[in-house]
Amino acid sequence: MLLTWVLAVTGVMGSWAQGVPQITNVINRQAMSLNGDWHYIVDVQEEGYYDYRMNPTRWGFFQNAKPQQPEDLIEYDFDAAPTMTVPGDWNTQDDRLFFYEGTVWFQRYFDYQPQGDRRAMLYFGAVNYDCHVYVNGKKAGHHVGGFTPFNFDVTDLLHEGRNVVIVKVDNKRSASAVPTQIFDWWNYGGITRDVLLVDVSPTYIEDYSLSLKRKVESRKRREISFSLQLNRKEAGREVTLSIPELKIKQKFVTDANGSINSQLSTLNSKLSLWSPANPKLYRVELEMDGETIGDEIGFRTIETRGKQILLNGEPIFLKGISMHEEKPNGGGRANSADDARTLLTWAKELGCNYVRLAHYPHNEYMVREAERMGILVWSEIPCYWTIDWKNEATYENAQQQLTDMIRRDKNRANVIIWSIANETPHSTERDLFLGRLARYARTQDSTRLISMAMEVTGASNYVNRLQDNMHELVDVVSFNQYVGWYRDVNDAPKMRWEIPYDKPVIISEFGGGAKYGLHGAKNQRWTEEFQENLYRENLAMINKIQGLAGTTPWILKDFRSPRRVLTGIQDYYNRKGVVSDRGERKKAWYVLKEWYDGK
Ligand code: GCB
Repeated sequence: MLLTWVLAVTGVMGSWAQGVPQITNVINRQAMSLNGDWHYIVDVQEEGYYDYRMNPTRWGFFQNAKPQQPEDLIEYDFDAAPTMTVPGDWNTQDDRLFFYEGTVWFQRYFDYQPQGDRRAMLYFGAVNYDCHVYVNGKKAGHHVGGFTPFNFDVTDLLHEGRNVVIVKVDNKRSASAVPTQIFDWWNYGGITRDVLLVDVSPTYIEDYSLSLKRKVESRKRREISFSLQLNRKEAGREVTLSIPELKIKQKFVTDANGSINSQLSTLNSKLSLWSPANPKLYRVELEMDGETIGDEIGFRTIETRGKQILLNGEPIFLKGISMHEEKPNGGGRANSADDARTLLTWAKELGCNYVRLAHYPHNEYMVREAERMGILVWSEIPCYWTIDWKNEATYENAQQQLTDMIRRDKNRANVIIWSIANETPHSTERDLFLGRLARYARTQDSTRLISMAMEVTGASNYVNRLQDNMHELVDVVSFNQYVGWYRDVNDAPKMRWEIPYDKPVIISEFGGGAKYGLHGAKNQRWTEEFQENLYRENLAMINKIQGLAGTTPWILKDFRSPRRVLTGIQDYYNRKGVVSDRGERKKAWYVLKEWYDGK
């Protein structure tokens, strides 16, 4: 009762996402970084919610209160509290928090100088999972979802000089959340991605997209679709778009919705298409009122024909690997361009042209580095296993995460597949939920493929048959299978696969565990030889699948998971990596590499 009352008073019960729509390409805008050391207080019982005005013995943490008189009682002090690095997870920065799931409050100061009528947007790349943001003691907003960006217009909460921002972060798992209570990765809590104070004019370019049209109208020219949205419905605003290398410099004018929906045309012979072999990016500039936003954009098309995936009209085999967003050496949430480059270099050395970023949208550096390195991407929302399919709020949460994922990365040429789910047990409610999500995804982006990782859990007479009602709604049928590990050990050579759909097939997962450096017979679990043999037999089996368009074995690197408790072997790591958590290559690595090199 008391808790409900306190929550209501502090405005916590409001809608689950507020703020202004996500600002595209934040990385390249004028901004002040708020990364660095933040003070933190671990708040197991959510004491920080109390509001002094309602309960004069308690000062809620969001107020950053200080004693005014020597006798004043205030039982917290951020300035005396320890600090941790933001962005970063709390689990690997404080031993006491390794397994912690609950609330931690973060605080930092920053200086601000108002500049005329310019607006300040407080941007978070991601906070896991639920957060409330306060600026100078006032609520800026609330956000749910651990892997997507959001921003609040905080201009009216700021003043000249020193300001304070306080963020309450809660990573408790819940049955109605996305992901739900059970998942096979570490529930890293905290402000896990960049924090920025973005400086924009009162009317600013909120969002834009550029994409090559699939349809070739003439042999000489190609069309590029261009759309743009201002934050306000202002007509008659002039925007100049330039792509110097293509000699494009064109003026556009916004309509009554503050939008531009138009086309550009360029000489076919001039246009160098993006592909893994030629990750060509063009410098693009958008100028309005003397202010310029720069981006690097590649042009390509992606489509399917029967069982083939066509990149720029040509069939491509996706030589992939699945990855979690975990630091390359030792664990912890990955969050920098360096982390991304190291992990993706490992994938490249393995012979990959493609990665499955599992099981949630990874940070923007990961996607952009992959794009520069010529690596195609499958990007996914954490609709994982047993989602609360009947819950409308859960659906809305999933849809919001999908919207935000697409919005952030729609200008990345390397992203070719949006995945809406992973291994979801069949039911009518699940089909309704995912069907709605798939249709919605198409309204948000018609230039990419939709997929989801389905599952095949058993065979009859060594015949595995994929059957999933969702096949009609996806462009690519993908499924996970664990022949040789969770089932049918030794039977891979006898297995046959039937995928009765005329669509490209991707095996989104297969694999098994091995502890790096543990050797033995090929039938001995956890040895590198067992995993090596499993890869050999699985690859031979997979080779026979008709219409196979790609694979992403599970997984690049051993990753932390609370489900993996076998002492001496797992020690809270899922050991299915082809490299150890420190990047050491296991024997299976070489088997996979040889297979990819031969493709
Ligand atoms: C799966 C899941 C993945 C797990 C993996 C495993 O099917 O999609 O998240 O980590 O199996 O290792 O069991």
